[in-house]
Amino acid sequence: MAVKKEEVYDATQIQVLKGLDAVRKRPAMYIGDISIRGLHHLVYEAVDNSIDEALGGYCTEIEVIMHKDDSVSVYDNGRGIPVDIHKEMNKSALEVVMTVLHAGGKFDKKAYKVSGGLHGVGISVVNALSEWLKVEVARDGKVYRQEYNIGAPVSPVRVVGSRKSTGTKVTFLPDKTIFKKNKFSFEILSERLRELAFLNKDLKISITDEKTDRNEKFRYKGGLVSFIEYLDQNRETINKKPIYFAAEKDHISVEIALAYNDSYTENLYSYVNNIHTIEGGTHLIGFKTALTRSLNNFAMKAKLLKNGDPTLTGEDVREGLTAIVSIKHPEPQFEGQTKTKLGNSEVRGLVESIVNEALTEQLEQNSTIARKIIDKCRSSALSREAARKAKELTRRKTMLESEGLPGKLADCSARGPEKTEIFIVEGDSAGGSAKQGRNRRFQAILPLRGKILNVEKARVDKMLSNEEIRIIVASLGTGIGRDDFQLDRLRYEKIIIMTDADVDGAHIRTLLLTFFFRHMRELVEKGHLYIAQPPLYRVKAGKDYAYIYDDEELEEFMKKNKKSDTDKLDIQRYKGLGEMNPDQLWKTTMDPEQRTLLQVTIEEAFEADFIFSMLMGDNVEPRRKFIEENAKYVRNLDV
Ligand code: 0RA
Repeated sequence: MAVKKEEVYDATQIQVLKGLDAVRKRPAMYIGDISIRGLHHLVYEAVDNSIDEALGGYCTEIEVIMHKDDSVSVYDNGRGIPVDIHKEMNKSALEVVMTVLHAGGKFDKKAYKVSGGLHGVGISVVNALSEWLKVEVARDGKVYRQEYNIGAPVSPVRVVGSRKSTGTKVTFLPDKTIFKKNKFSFEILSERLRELAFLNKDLKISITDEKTDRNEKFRYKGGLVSFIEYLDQNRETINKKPIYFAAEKDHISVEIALAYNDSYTENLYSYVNNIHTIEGGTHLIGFKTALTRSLNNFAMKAKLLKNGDPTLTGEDVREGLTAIVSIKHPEPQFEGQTKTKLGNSEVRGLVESIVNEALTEQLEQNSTIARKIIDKCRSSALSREAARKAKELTRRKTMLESEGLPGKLADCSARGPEKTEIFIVEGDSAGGSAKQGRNRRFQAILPLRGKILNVEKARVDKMLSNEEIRIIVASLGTGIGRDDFQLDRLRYEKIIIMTDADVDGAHIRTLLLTFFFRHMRELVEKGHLYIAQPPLYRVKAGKDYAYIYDDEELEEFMKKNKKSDTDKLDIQRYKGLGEMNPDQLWKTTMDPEQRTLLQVTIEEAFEADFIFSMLMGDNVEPRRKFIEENAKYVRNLDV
């Protein structure tokens, strides 16, 4: 018997090692990428396990702690991962969960599971990608512990103490040989944790950074209603109390909150099993269809639309709308480029009927607010007509001017989009350097002066009357707006935003990202948008210059050069692009052979859009405070 057990152990052990090895060979397949995003994904993965425990009703509190040695702990007061011996594997269930790919689900029929490659890869993936990991489980009055190195146990599961309460605590240090950066960001983590707290009503989530003693505690009794209030905190709302409804059918739960405000933008966020479905999907389509239908029906019935008024279109009823659609589904099918689009066809009709019924009921019960909302939609419909006319005018104008491109554009000589680039540059002086430094065969330069229009508060018609926006649109050649934008007319392969590394630069970049996200989204989705990475410092070391792109790199450089060179390092901090001469700008930022470009993903553009709506609210004070508090973060947007 003993021999047989050994054999079983060996065979499964080999499988385990193979599995972990696969993760280490291709980490991106499991966590998306190995950039700072992938690094943070490790924490989300651990937190997701705790959230699942909370969704089952077993856990009320989750704690994330960033330690001084750059490791992170995720603690929850759930039931604790089971520790009894797993028969097939002949070892503790805890060890199996921690070391076998996708083992988690086998022990626990979860209310829902998250599949599709975004989250839900299992805590064993975190283990495999960690230099070390420790897990502590409090269960049955005891505390159990096991430790691992790059995913492999270094000890059996041991009892290390006793405790009445139950829970799980996982602490890990991401493997530096796998991740490009190994420092977690308090801002990035707390933003996601806050979102999770909104999405999971009443769940307590806290985060502490032991390096800085920063701490945040999230707990929202209002759930999605609190989320809407948070998103609209700087906007003038039409219904102060967001409309909320929830229903469950066929094991699919649907939760929706919405409010209207006096802006002209649409802020529609959708989630499936707590995952932000940036590309939307069937739940969102169902919501949109029902929203349009219910509002039209209500307006007709209540005689709020006059004879001759146009029917309200989808765009009309979503102008100035902030809404969250959050569903929980036992078997979600994720599709799309970033696997953030829900594909399940049954969801569409389900959401549609829930919204039709619940929204109609609420409109009928609150006729004052319903009237205000319809009023707002009606005025959107009327100005839609005006917008259409303005757009046509611009289109005609652009056609007339199409031979003569905007005067400010220094175009490249190559034609056609292949291998060509346009740099959108902040300020005329940097524009001048860029024009001199560029390779004019394939690089075009468009200097922007001043701020582009606040697109938050402007409808498309007004936006097109803004000089800077028109110049951008005309230079790109694509047209603008949901109906007129045509990607195949794009005149350049890469659109590169090049701004100063200061708060103003970050602001302009955020504005531009938001503009592209809202009005030329396909361009972002198809990967045409980039952010240039100018250096932050030039350091003179001996005879040579080195260009340094962030503070971490500077620290490392100083450490390295202190040993060999006691001379004082001559450090020049670049504040603006204009401080570089054309040659330096070319070498450090524009030359395809030497530069690094950040490709903007739809997620980053979404983040920018979110921050932008904060920055552009009506009140000056929160905006000032936000910029002050987040100056660093805004710069870090592009990590
Ligand atoms: C499977 C079964 C049970 C708990 C868990 C998994 C569990 C996993 C994690 C991961 C992080 N925190 C967690 N908390 C619980 C419970 C089985 C039982 O007690 O009946």
